[in-house]
Amino acid sequence: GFCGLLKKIVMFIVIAVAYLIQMLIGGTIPLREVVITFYICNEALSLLENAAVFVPIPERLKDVLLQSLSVQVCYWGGISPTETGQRMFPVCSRGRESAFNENERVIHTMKQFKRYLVTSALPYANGPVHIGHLAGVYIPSDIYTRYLRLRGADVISVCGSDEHGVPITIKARKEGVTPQQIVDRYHNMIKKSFEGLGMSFDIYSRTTSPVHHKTASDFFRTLYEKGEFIEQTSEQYYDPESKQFLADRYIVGTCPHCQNERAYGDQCEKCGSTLNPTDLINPKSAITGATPVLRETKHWFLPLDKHEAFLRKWILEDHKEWKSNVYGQCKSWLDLGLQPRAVSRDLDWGIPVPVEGAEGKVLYVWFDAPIGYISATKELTPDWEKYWKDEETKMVHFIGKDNIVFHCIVFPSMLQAHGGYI
Ligand code: B3M
Ligand code: ZN
Repeated sequence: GFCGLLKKIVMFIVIAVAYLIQMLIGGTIPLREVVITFYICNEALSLLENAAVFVPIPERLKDVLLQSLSVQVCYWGGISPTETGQRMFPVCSRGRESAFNENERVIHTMKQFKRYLVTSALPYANGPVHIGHLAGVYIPSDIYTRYLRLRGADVISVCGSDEHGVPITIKARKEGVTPQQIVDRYHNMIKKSFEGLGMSFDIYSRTTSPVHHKTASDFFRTLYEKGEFIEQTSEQYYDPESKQFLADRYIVGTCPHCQNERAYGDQCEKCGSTLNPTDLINPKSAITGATPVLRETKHWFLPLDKHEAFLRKWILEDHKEWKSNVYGQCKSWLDLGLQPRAVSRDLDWGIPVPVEGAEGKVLYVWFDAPIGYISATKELTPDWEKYWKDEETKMVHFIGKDNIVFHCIVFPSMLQAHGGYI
């Protein structure tokens, strides 16, 4: 009808103006100008909102403008609008949305959630953020959050530094400083970069915070006491000189495929082969150069296969709207069959495993990091449970492509196993 046509015309004008601004500012569509365009639209809209106080702007017109801005935001924010163009669905979202077929899709796309929780991937605190991080995750996330705020939605945006994991300990060893000194340096650098760029997170926290240590520790404990883990003893390389078990990255040796003498215990960077430490010829400890010995060690595993039926329905049926690369990667993981995944490591940096007999062991960084979103929300608001335990909340993850499986397969399985979250 006429309204539909009007909507299309207005949408075209807004996008045409945005492109024009693009062309005036720069040939290709560079990142900064994308943000400038968005904020111009943003400003225009807020002017409109203010003008509406004096000149009553028909709700229809305002809604049409908002919708056209939302398409614009979708486009620049890496959020793929649904075919109907009515609503956008970000890269990976979670809420208690019912499964829906095509007919219900329109109803579903019109479903209004009471509130939104936007998470942005926690950058590793072992180096500065760069333009790829910004273009891939943080600008789109900020665009989407600002858009929701403009629509008057109840939205919070959480982020923070991911401060555990082997790469940080390797960097600390190389520089002769402690891991805490490494993460303090880069946490402050990254936080300052985001502030300088005007990223409008409601909180930028860090996973060495006491709140996070307690939240992640309690989360593990809950799963442990519910019997959700498999305990497995396996053989692992041990450095007799530094008296510690060696993470895969701490073992170097000759690649059995291409004879590269600097292959790591998990991967050969010359031929790209995925390796197990015991595949290496003439393995050496990257810490002391000593020849490591195999010793028994116990770890805890999350049986992802136990959550396969839930994941198949929740992703493959209920979330067909996810971006195709996200949906496709999850489908291939599910079709390959899920395996139990280790959630602990022999390392002296990280969150200690909170059970008896786990001295010298910490939570695997990818187990504790996503829980960082929960900890940051706790630090932000006493109402944190509304954002994590209420079916009327839509959670939207903005992530890098190599984080898909952790956010769409592992973390949902952890939340399912826990039972107390959306
Ligand atoms: N620290 C970022 C990365 O893989 C990783 C994200 C954690 S989000 C819970 O580069
Ligand atoms: Zn190789």
